[in-house]
Amino acid sequence: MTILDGKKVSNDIKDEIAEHVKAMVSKGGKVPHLAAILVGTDGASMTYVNAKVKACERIGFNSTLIDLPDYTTEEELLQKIDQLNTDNDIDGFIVQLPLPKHIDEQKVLMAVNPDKDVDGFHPTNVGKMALDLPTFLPATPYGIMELLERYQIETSGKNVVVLGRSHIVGRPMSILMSQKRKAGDATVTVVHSRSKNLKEITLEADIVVAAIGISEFLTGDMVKEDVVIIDVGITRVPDATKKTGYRLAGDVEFESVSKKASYITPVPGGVGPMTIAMLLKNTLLARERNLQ
Ligand code: BQF
Repeated sequence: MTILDGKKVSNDIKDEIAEHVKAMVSKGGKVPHLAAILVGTDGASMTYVNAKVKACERIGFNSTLIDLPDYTTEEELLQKIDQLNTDNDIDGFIVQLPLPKHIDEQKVLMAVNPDKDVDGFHPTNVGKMALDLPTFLPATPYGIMELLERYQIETSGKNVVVLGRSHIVGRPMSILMSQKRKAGDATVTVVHSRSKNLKEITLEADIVVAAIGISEFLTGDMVKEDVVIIDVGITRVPDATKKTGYRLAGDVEFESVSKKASYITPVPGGVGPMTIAMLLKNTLLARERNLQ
């Protein structure tokens, strides 16, 4: 069993980007600039957005964090997005999810200029992705593809089962894995909370991408020998022995599943760090495409 070390691979990618930025700047190019909008004080959202700002600093990107209060109206947020859309100094930006409940996520994501949409959530970019046109790939699926590639895991003709159909992970993952690309070319099955005979399906999988959002959902009896496991889950589970009062749990019961797996991502330190690295990669791409 090999642990897919997302922490290490993400650091390799960040080093590569940092080198690239140095070369760009020495040729008189501009430093990539990522902005992030955070609305409210959701603990997880604050952690994620801070990790992104810190990663920017580490690799020599400029970053701007726009911190808006909980009571920000949808209209105020849309105004802020419009400012960033037209600010030539900002190459790309994200609106950190989840948003407070009084704000319509769909409306917000559609307001982002697709050329600056480094999360790849705008319908225009989702459409481009589905049609295999150049675009910003959503960071988590992009990170998983990159992890599979760098470990040279064969995906062509394999049975991939994606657990979950979210717009951010499950759905784009299923699209990318079925496409004819380096990691891809697979036979993909998407299962979700309404699927029947789930275990029958997962037992046929050569690769499982678990993104269902239920901690330790996938257990050892549900997978075959030598399966490749990608665990996207990160649920905060109360744990009194931790300083923070919680531990992070994946969607996979690591103890039982790792006994059968040929490769498996840990939580933390698997898919999560890859997500951050690919956001930076998208920001670099946005800079290179920005003619301002
Ligand atoms: C790690 C996210 C659900 C909803 C909105 C490193 C991250 C997580 C874990 C991280 C995530 C998850 C992010 C680890 C960004 C991934 O060491 O295992 C980094 O910061 N993520 C997000 O921005 O929004 C989310 C999950």
